[in-house]
Amino acid sequence: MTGSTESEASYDRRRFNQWWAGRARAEGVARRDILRLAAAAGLASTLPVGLSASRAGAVGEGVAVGEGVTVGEGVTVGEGVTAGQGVTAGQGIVKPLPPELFTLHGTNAETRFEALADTGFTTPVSHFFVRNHTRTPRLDAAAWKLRIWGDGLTGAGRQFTLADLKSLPPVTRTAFVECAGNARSFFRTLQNQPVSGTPWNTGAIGTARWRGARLSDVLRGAGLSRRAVDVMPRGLDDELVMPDGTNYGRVRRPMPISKALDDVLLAYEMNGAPLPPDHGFPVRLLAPSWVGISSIKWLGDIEVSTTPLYSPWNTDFYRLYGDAYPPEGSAPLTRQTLKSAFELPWNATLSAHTRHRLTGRAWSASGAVTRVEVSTDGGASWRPARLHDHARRGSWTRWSIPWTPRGSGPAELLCRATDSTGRTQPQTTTHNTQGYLFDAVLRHAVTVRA
Ligand SMILES: Nc1nc2c(c(=O)[nH]1)N[C@H]1C(S)=C(S)[C@@H](COP(=O)(O)O)O[C@H]1N2
Ligand SMILES: [Mo]
Repeated sequence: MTGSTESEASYDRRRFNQWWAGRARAEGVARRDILRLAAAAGLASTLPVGLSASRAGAVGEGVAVGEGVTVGEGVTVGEGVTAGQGVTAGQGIVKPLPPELFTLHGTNAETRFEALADTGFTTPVSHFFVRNHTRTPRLDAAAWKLRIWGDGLTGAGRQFTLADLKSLPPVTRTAFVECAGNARSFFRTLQNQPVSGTPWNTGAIGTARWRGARLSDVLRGAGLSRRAVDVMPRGLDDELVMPDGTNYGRVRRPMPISKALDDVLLAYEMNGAPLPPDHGFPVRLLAPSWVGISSIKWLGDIEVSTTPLYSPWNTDFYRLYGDAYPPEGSAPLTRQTLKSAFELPWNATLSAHTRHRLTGRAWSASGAVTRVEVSTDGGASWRPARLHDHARRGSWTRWSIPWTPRGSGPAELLCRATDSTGRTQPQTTTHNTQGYLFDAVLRHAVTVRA
């Protein structure tokens, strides 16, 4: 398996060209998105007169849910809505969400990063974050079928039962799933920049051992045409309906055939057991290294197309908007970025003149983490941490470093990772309005007690 070769920008341009030529369907894509995509592809000047580009307010990952999405029988769940106002945060999630392990944000549950200190390399289901646009559906594995369809197949398509998938050669892969908005809250707290969406700290990530069939085997088994360019996996969870009545339909996001045939799994096991309900039972996609939204849970069908596909999840959401980006946004997000964090509560108290073992994790979607450095003096000096795992791209490594604080009072701990591409976490992340891909060095506040 090799990495995809086509650059994201040229891919986007090619898809747009095909689409503009009238060969893609615009299902679920608003007219303003046509303008945005046109400009992204550098084709704005070729647009018919009268179509002036104006972008509606971007809706962020989690704003979608966080700002009040209708869930189920008319129950509105909002970030600002708390249990005290009649809605239970974390509702729609099946597994227990003890407060020592999770912070709740509307329909989502964030892992407390410090709780990972008690876990090994992989994240147990009991600790794994949940990002639900609506709520976890309860599906019957015996009745479940995956439908592969579309004009990118040579025949009429095919349905796979769970037993069919299990009869294909199984592949096991350890990989993280990380939300594109992970660490979003630091745009505000470290850079004083407004962003929309769920204000995650660093806990919208988990690493698991996934087992399943190769998407490429399934697509070929369904009769993949050489003319296919995009696949669009879609979940069986509820349609996403906004408070203003906009119905985005079921969660779905296209990916290029190059990624689909590269390393994507149809996972039916997580850490050696059947997928739990909240993580996509009976089958989810696992798109290693890519933004979490690519790993569609509760998979129901996959469209295979000879023309580019669009959904709100690659037009309105999961592109970068803001001053540094064209008005129409960046190309659709693909890979996650490079980050590191301490497994320590925020504002933890540590006693002075005691040798502490600081621990954390570092991860990269582009290469293996090769170095983690720690500063305990606010960034003036750095020491190398010890890496405890054989880090690979799309996975993480645990690290540790001893620290004996001398003074007392507030202190800031910094950690900074470097990966095998040579990239080191920057001091700041370029702002984008939806707060995706924050990768700057964090400043972890602690108090040293004399
Ligand atoms: N069907 C479906 N798939 C989905 C989602 C969803 O709401 N519905 N959320 C996506 C997002 S934004 C992320 S970050 C990951 C989270 O996976 P997890 O809940 O297993 O941690 O699932 C993705 N797949
Ligand atoms: Mo996400």
